[in-house]
Amino acid sequence: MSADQLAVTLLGLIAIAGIAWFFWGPRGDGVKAGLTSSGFQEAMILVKGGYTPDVIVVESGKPVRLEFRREETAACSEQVLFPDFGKAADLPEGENVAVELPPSAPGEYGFECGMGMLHGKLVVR
Ligand SMILES: [Cu+2]
Repeated sequence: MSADQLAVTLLGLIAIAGIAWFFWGPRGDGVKAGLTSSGFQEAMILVKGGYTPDVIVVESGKPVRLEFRREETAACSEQVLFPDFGKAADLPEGENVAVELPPSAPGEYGFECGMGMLHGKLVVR
């Protein structure tokens, strides 16, 4: 095998590894919420066939505001529930709906649609 052939082969293998990593590689640890001037940790969540992002990372001891925006008409996602906080919110299509949560101890707090089909979670560190 000449040096050129070897280089091409290596590049091919690297490209394949890159593609495999892109599709099957480890997912990130979620999206970290930003801190607003009012002291809330805030994140936007798009509701469309699921929650994007579906993992939101916040710090313990600070209140959280999650802003949901539903961009679909599927009835499935018209409500979002936070069982751990005893909270629920209706999500009219195309409107931003803020859900405020109290400062929480470190842990994972799930949220889901009214039927329990769509899932996301708030990770408090
Ligand atoms: Cu549902």
